Amino acid sequence: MSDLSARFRALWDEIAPVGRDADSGGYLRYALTEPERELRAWFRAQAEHRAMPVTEDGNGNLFAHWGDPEASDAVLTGSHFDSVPHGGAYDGPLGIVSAFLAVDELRAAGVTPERPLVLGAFVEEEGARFGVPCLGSRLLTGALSAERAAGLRDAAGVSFAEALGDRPAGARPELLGRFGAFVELHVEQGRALVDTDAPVAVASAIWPHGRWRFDVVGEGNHAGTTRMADRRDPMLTYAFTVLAANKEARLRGAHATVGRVAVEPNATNAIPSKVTGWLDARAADPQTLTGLVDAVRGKLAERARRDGTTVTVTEESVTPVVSFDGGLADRLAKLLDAPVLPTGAGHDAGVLAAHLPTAMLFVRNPTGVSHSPAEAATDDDCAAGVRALALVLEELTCR
Ligand code: HGY
Ligand code: MN
Ligand code: MN
Ligand code: MN
Repeated sequence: MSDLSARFRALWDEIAPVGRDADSGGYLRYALTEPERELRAWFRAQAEHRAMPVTEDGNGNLFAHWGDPEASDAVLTGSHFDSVPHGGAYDGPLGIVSAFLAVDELRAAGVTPERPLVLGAFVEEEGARFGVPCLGSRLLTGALSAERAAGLRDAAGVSFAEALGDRPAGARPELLGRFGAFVELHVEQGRALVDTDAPVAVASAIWPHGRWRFDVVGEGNHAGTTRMADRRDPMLTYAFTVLAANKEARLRGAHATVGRVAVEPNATNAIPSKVTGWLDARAADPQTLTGLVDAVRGKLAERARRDGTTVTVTEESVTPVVSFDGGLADRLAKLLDAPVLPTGAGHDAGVLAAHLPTAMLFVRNPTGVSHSPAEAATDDDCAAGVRALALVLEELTCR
């Protein structure tokens, strides 16, 4: 084990217990809840330890500065602390822990950046609490309005504004304008690097993707006394939709998932009155994504007619295709001698890429599993990620 692997492990262990569910081994680190606030406090302490002043953008995003916080042309790096329900340890926090260690590497090597270096922690990247992924970066860039974000509510009815303690500030063009580049290091979320010699890759693109909620309303009734012919059962419409989404995605080489469902009244011996499902759909290009979602909507409407149910489809969020700065990706791939790959996962880097030169580094994941406790990365690969990030930051900040 290298010295850097050991230092990675030591810093990693400081946050490893925070928000960990003992039964699943996964993490419950929802934005602005107790565990995530603990990680935010840890971020402040780490920044203070490195004499990096911390600023907030009024949207819940945190920034730690090596250099003048008001100076322009800064290089931003970082990721998010929040998790999906019972998510893995690495998705998000790896990018923040690696950023602090990269600063340590640069300082130990006597590197003095000519451009300011900023470490960021974005709020609600997963959308697991308030429903909209990349909420913090969307607010900062103005991709989502402060009004809409303020009113988003979690499952307990708490609004984002209440959780934040204030109305979100919304777009901050003057802050955004100070960033000249963004690099997000992230655990790889598929099997692309398994069985290769490469511990680190550079991202080329993010598939366009989105979330659609479908509310199917039928008639709640007694399971024992209602004749089969008399039922208006929204569960049937829901179940058919899940199968149709899977089939339509496979036909197109796209991805469709229904990973969340809410049933009313949720009783074993009652025909449901309402079933709500959430479709997560992703494809390599926007036409395929639109075709997939239109096909699922069509099948859902047709099936609802047969079942005597009514259905409303609400688009909760859509992220257009992201092509990362090709010149920057090529430059970093050469610098690191790393492969270049696309991903189907969303990231704050995807939102920021519309505004400034942006790149991503992926660290090999030996299980290829993510959004699950099985997500993994070895300490040595994480150390390789830190080294790669430090090289990239030196390349970008030292002209
Ligand atoms: O890709 C996602 O589900 C999220 O944006 N991380
Ligand atoms: Mn994720
Ligand atoms: Mn992530
Ligand atoms: Mn009864």
